[in-house]
Formats: sequence, C-alpha cells, structure tokens
Amino acid sequence: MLLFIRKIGNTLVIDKPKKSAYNMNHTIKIVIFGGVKMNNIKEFKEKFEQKILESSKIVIVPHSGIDFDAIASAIAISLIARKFNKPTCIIVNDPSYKINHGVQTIINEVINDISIINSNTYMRSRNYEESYQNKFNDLFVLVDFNSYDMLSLDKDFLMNNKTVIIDHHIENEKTIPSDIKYINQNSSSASEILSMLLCMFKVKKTKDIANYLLAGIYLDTDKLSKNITSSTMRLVSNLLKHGASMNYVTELFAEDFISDKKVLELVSKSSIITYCIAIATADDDIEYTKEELAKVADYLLRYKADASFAIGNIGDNKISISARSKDKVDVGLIMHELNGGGTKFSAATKLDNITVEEASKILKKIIEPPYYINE
Ligand SMILES: [Mn+2]
Repeated sequence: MLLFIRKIGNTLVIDKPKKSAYNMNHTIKIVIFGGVKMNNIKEFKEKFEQKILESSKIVIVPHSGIDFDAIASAIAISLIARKFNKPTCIIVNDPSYKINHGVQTIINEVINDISIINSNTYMRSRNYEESYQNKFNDLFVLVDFNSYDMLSLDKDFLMNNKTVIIDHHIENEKTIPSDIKYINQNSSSASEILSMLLCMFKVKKTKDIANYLLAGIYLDTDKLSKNITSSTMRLVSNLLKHGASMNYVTELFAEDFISDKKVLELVSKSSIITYCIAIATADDDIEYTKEELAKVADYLLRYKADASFAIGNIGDNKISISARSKDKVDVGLIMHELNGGGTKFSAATKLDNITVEEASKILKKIIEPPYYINE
C-alpha cells in the first residue's frame, strides 16, 4: 500500500491516496504538542486545584462567538474558583448584537453575581503593561476551545500568564500552549466535563447552574441526539436531579422567527451534489451568523445526506463554512484542508476575501472525486 506523509504544523498526517471523501477515514494523525495533557480527570482536578490556590484571580475565557456550552462551562468554573475564595471574571468580547438571545438570557441572569467583562475592561483593571508581565499572578482558564482562532484576547498576552485549557475539541497546529490541559474528545461538551468537575470539587449545584449545563449539553449533542454516551446521560440525569428542567432549556432554544426564516430559506436553496453530500450556498449580500450556518448544516443532515455544508457571508469580508457529518465522512479533515478545524462530525472554517461562490468551488474540489463532478 502506498502511504503519503505530510507535516502540517505540529501534526504528522499519514494518508492513503484518496479516491473519495469516504477514504479519508484511513488517515492517521500523529500530533506533537507542548504542555502537560491530562488523560485522567482526577489527576487534572488535583493540578487544577493547585493552580487555583496559587493564583490571585481566575480569569475565565470562553471562546469568541460565545454559545450555551461556553457560557455554562465558564459559569461552572467561576463556582469552582469561588469555593477557594478566589475572585473571578469571565471575558466576553462578542458585541451584544451577535450574542444568541438565549445565551444573553443566561448572561443577564448571572451578571449581578458574576463579573462578565470585555478584555479591555479587564486590561484596564489590571494595568495593561503590568498584566503582560504577569505582575498579578492571574490564572487564565480557556474553556470550550483550544485554538488561537477562537481566542478573544491578545495572543501575546497569554504567553506570560499561567494558562489552563478545558475542552472537548480535537487539537491542531493552532492549539494554544498551556500549563495544564484537560481535553477529552469523548465528552459531548465542555458542560459535560464541568458537570463532572463540579461533582469532584463537591460544589453544590443550584437549579440555575444545572439548567445552564443542561443547555450546554443540549446544544452540543443536537438536542441529545448526537455524540451521547452513557456517561453523558448519567450527568444529564444528575442535572435533572438538581432541578434542571427541560422546559427551561427548550424555552432558551426557542428560535428567533426572522433568523429561523433565513435558515430555512438557505436550506431550501441547497443541493445534494452527490447522493451523499448536501451543500447550501448563500447569496453574498445576505449576512449570516456562524450559528445560523451551523443550523443550516444540521438541518440538512435530516435528509439522506452523509455530510452537509453551509456556506455564507458572515461579515468583515469573511466567508464561513459550517460542516456536519453523520459518520462516514470526516468533515474535520475536510475543514482542516481549508485551514479550519473541528471533529469528524462537526467542523468549520473561515475564509478571507473571497465570494461564497468561490468558496463553494474550492470546497467541491476537495470533497468531490473527479468522477463525481457534474458541472
Ligand atoms: Mn462545546
């Protein structure tokens, strides 16, 4: 058998010559990264506790484009820090018009109790120059992401500060170096990991935090239909026991009518380009949020498609592609070819200065073996 070996950043990728997107399953990746990665959550808990104890403030950084999983996990981390009497803040840099209304509801519910600020406010509070030199001994906890792409802080800033990552996404060459990290791709969501950590740290779960974590799990499992394991369901059961309510969560997920109409219009414009792959290509002059594109891709998987892609303009001269897969196609690898990332089931990328149509052509070149192209 002929094997190809390529090096992408810190990753060695070995693959068989590919005939179709299906064969991408045979790719082997060897990833070499810095930082201490904990495979064992108990070991991570001990190290994380030490880091919290030796720091003066816990600065929690959810990913940009904050969603239910990121905000719920961030709030859970602030409860852990509080147990050790450490002050905390959560950094959110997304402009409020870009924040999902359900996520905004959660932020509004906790804002009087937990400090949620943007990075400039944090920098001012800490004195910009001195923060860069870590004069304050703050601990940065990045949650629900591990890559520079989704970091809402100045990249150089983290270099001199202590960093912890808690995540469930695959690592890639853009993974941020950290002192310790717990990254478990078998977990459905960061909220699942945090539900477990709250138990281990013996933090009492209120009805509110149980609801938020359930919303986080609900989002990342596409309403408890994907990526779930017996461990996920055990934790869901535990959250329900602590007062979480499905009614509260479905209410948070209620669609905004205008946005949903946009989603369904784009779904109706999609085409199944082979018998297995659905692509929705938006008009350039309509701006979508990444979340709307993700919904379109999710929606397309209801049909007999193995994988789906939604391509649209997200503003700032950027085109985003959101990709979803049932099983046979590895959309993580396909998005990786376009400088993006994600898991086999759910991935995305952003492309600069091109049109939706051009992005669609590039994507089709990657996913279609020549004998499938019919244009
Ligand atoms: Mn997540």
